Amino acid sequence: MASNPGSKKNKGDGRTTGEKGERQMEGSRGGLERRDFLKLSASGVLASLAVGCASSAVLDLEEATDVAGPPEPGGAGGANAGSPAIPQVSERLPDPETIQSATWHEPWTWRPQQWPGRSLQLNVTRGQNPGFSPSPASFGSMLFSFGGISPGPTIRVRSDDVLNLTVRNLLERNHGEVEVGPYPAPIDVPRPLRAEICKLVNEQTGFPLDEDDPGGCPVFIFLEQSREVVGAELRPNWDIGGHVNKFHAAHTTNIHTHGLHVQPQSNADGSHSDNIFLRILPQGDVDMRKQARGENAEVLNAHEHAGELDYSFHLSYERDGQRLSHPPGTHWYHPHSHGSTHVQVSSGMAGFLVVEGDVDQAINRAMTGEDWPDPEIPTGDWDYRERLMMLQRVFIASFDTDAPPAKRNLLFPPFPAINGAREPSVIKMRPGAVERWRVLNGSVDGAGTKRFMVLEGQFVTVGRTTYRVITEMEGEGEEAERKRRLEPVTELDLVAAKVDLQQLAMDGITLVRERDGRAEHYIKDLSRVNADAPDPRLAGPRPGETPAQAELRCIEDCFRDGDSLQHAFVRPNEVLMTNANRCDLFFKVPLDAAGKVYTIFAAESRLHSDTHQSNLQLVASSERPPVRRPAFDVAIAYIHIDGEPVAGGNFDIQSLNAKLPPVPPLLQPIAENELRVSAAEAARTGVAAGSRRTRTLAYTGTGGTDFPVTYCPPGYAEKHADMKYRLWMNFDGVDIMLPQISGTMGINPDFDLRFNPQPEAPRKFVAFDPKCPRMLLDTAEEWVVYNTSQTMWSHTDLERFPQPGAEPPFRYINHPLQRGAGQRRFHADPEFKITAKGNDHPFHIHVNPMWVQRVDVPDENGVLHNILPEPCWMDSVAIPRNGGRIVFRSRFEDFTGQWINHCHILAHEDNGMMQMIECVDDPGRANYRPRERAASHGMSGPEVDAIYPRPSLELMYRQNLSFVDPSHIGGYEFPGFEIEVPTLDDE
Ligand SMILES: [Cu+2]
Repeated sequence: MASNPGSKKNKGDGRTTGEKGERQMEGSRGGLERRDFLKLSASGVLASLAVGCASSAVLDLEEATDVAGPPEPGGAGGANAGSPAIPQVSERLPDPETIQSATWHEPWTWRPQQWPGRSLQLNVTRGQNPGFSPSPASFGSMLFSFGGISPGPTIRVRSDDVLNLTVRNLLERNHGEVEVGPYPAPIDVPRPLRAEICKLVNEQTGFPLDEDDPGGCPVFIFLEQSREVVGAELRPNWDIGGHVNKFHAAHTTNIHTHGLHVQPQSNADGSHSDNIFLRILPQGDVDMRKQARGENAEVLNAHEHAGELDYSFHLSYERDGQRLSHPPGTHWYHPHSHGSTHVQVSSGMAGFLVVEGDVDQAINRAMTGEDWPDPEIPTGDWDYRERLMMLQRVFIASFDTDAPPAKRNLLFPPFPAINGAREPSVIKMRPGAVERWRVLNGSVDGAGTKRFMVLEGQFVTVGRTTYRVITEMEGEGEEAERKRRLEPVTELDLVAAKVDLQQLAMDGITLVRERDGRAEHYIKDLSRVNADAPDPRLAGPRPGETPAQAELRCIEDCFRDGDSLQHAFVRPNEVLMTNANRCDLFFKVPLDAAGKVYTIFAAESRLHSDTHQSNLQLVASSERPPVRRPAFDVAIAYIHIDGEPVAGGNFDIQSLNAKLPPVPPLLQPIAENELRVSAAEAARTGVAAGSRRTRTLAYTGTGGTDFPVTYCPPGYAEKHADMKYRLWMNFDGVDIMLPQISGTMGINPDFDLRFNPQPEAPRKFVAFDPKCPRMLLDTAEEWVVYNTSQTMWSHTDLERFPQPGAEPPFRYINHPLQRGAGQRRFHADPEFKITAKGNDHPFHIHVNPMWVQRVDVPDENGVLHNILPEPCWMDSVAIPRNGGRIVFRSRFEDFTGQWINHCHILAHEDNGMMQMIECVDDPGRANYRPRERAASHGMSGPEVDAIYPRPSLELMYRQNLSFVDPSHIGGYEFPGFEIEVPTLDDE
């Protein structure tokens, strides 16, 4: 281990000497009985490395990080000025001023009107690998795609259209090497095993791997070895089928129209609509089943279809005998087959689904004089056009044993893609030009939350740091040479470079506000949002503070109280976009901007996880360089302002407000009155008339890498001897549970502490859940969704607090504390740090949008504060971790049937953080909770607590670690006994 240059121990950890590390490793290894796993198949390792090495030629921007020296805290937010080496400007970085014509590209567009009676064929195909795909991404290739391109074709429909799609599954059969019963999630490879794998790869190939870098450890190799390592029972050719809570059936697909208010199941004529319970199997699966069960056997389950399926989405809908148009908006489509949603969407299977209607017509007319100009061609006096921007982080490898074996061995890190392309492209605009951008955050992972902004100047993120590109002319006259160099920037620099934006829509829904008791659409001037409030993140260093200490204090300051939370989360001229969010923006080039360059930029929102704070604690408290992943900041495109000013002069975007059409019934704000139970309903349900229909849920599960140590109770290991390395492990003579990262994701269907002070363990998804929420048709409800994923704190000094396993930082005993208590301990004793991280879970609900009232973030003392500036229609909203909550109202109208809510971190969804819900027309079947009062946007956090009681830290801790999977196929209970909450010795 000591000779491994990729090992963290050799990066200056003063506490753990190589010698000690070796002893510890021996100790841990001694706890493992099977050492056969070291026989990594040569093909597996070498194939992985070949791909890894081949990628380095392409990855020159990333490679440059290596010469930039040890990473600094904070990436864009960090102080990088002392960096010993600054990377060179890569030749691949476009120079917007010298590029002759724009390189911006968008997928091709399908309009049903142009193809009457025809359907759009969405062919699900596998990308090539190794090698380049026909996609503009051209980086390796994606795992799956619609017809070989990513994003898929853009669909533009009108508000009254019928959209016909044929989804054809051209994939080969699922590979069917399926673990049956409890299984090890490969991303939960215990640290000693990871260390062994990294060491072996390094010894055999010289390829440096960092066992502490989640993106660097080849967990996919582990999967190949899992039979040997954990003795998991992998059944070859076993068809798992069904809706199982794990990554599975990578080759099974279907389609979901994200954001559309359409039939959730079947249309009146029996055709399929937005039904995510359907599963389209590859033909090969049918053959496989027939081989197993006989040629004439009935091999398809109720919701399964082989090969292809036709869908028909009716945009208009009937209400009270009238046909109503679908509101216009920027939506999207992607597959939603439980178990393969993450692998398919993250590999690029997604496309825009734009509904065009009265709002667009009004804006088009004002900007161009035409109702329907070509959205991609500058038209009229302000060069008005639209642009579609899909932002993703593309994963091209899979944990899933149903995926192609070649894909399980890839070392590619996930990479950002903008409309499928890895590098930012160049846009040309004239001074005074006005554009409308439809931005989609297609991210599906835990680092997906972004702050969207436009910066004056050219910026690029290389590895972990963001730089400004400085252009200078060297020499004189004919000899002059254009030189470009990079200059590291801080968060302050980025903020200073932001330019004005105006927002038309969120999640495709034109913004709605109430004025004089009337609802109206409006365009929000983002330059005025919290413009005068000081941003706690930007307070400079105090005397004696290192940059990391200063940044850590600023992060802590963000959580001091309600004001600091509001001021940190809500900033001018940026849009906070979590996974699946869309926003429609207007960007206007200033008339005097000729020659300037702007960067369309999406910065990772570091307040949406604890990773950044825990990294800063490491740096601030020791010499040790932090274990860090690259910042997921993305330069989307560069705009070069070129040519004569537009004819129309300086356009006033706010003047468009007067042109916007009235708010349709579907999007009228939901007043508290609408929540009231009518007398007729009360007669059927037995609840008091006038009470409010409400419901509470909790999303729970912990997504960090350092899990709480949970000791097995006496007798557990003996009882589950065959589950060693799957449910439990022995470290230094102590039996501990193996908590599974992805396995700890579920939902409490009725998390209501007023009626149920000790709610049962969270449940994973069941396709026909008898406990599911059942809403009454054409009524409104208020939902409160808590996020009980916790931030946890631990002693990390192994001299004073030796842990089982003893390999730092492996599995400390984690304590659930409020942020403030943990921070105070950290400052008194820097060995007490954040070690397990809660996740903000992006809540998404299908079919009906949410009139979101509140996004309540806990301050350092756990008091909740609403950070939502005003109520807003959305379909995806992040629930803040550590006991945070969202409050929304929704009308369940027009459609009965079954659909879902789920976490839009799609790995969480595939692993069970999804819930079936049902809309019924029989009041007797509805199961809302009646309450005397409802919450509101303007209440204080504690006032809302009084109506919807909050979970305690202790309850959250237990909920994070106790799960039930009611599925009869993969079903298990974890861990199957009561979890005790650890207390600190001085408590
Ligand atoms: Cu989640």
